[in-house]
Amino acid sequence: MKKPSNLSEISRRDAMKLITAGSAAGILGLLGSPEARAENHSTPSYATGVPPVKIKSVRAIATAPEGSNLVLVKVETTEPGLYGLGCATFTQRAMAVITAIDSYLNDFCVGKDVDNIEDMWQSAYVSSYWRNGPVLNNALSGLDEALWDIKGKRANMPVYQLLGGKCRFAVDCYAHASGPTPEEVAERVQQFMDQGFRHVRIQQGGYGGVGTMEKKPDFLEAGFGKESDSFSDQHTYLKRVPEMFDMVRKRCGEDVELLHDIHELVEPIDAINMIKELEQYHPFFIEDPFSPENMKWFKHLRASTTVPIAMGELFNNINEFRDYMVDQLFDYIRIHISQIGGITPAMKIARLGEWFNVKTAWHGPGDVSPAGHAANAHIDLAVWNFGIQESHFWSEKAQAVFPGCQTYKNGYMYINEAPGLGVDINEKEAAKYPIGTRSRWTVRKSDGTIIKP
Ligand code: GCO
Ligand code: MG
Repeated sequence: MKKPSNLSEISRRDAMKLITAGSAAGILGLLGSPEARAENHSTPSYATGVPPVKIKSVRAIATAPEGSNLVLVKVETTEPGLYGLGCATFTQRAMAVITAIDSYLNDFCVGKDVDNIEDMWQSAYVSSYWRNGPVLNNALSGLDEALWDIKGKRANMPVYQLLGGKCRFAVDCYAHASGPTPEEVAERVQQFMDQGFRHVRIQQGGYGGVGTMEKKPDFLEAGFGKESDSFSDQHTYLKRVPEMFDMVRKRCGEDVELLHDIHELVEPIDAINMIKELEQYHPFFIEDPFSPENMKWFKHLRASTTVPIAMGELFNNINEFRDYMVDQLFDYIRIHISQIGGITPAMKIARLGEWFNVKTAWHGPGDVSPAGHAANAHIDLAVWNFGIQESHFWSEKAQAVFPGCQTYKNGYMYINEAPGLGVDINEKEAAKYPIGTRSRWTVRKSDGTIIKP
């Protein structure tokens, strides 16, 4: 640009440039130094002057007050007294999860900001390159739930409030009625109805009728397998389930909602035929008709019967079930939340289900810890498409280990309405109940063939 001798010679564009530079300088003046600008942008008012809280340690705590191995993650922070507790319970391989937490997650997390849960989830999830699967996902879940616990404590509100608040006053649950004979099952159902439960799961003996088969299996006669291996006579089981439903309906009436868990212990085609037979007893849902290895059978099941189906405690990752949810091939998602990595992914699955009318029925027996049950319940309270929650009544020993355990009244689960997830741990008490390594999942047919539980 040619240098002007006096103002009259300055072109309009040069003039405009001068004006803008002038006003920019003005604005800069207003905002003050670049540091001040950065400060204003990155530290919102509610956090001004509050030092960011960092992760000080990530530690596994294992205990078995009721015999089932429970694994928890405790995340301690740089803020004195502020810590979080999350469930990482994979009861059959607890030791492996403990190693994943203490030897890997701790290193990965120390010094990081407690606030960025999604970023922590995503980065920890891929930090092992090879990912997914029950061990790493459970470890990740413990971390994730502990961070939600911390965020609730920092916000001074229960986690369900951070998830959008309550859609219902409490969590409707189903109880477990089992017994060696249909008569005893019916008696248990009546007892739960008298306690106010509207939903009861009925099982005769163990899954697949294990433990109620009179005949000694041929494989033991032949010296194949181990004495401790379980035996399921599928034919007997398939005959007995409709008889059990018939007995319970006759004794307890039509109003109680009845559930049953096939636990994928029969051939898929037999499961379909049995479920068709159960239509007359209008079950609330039939659970896990097939193993995750047999997902293709769902379209045949859906084409054969309208009995509501629940699926999924064995699912590890979204690829195993997303398309089946989208195609509405089952009605209730039964995920073991720590198996997929905690509250963060579970909320996404619940939200996905809403669009396809798939409701939640999170896995919740005794091998989900009280912190895990709390995670279930906070989501159950907050999502619109809640279906039902599996209940577990904690023993006094467990309540001593876990202050803030859930309570039940009139068939509803109530959480501890405290900031965070509401469940704490007494490590001295927890240490009284060391975990074991025994796993009992070997179920055989009479000829010794392994059945996928
Ligand atoms: C259920 C489940 C459990 C599992 C157990 C495995 O519906 O509650 O099927 O009973 O078998 O959690 O360890
Ligand atoms: Mg089940």
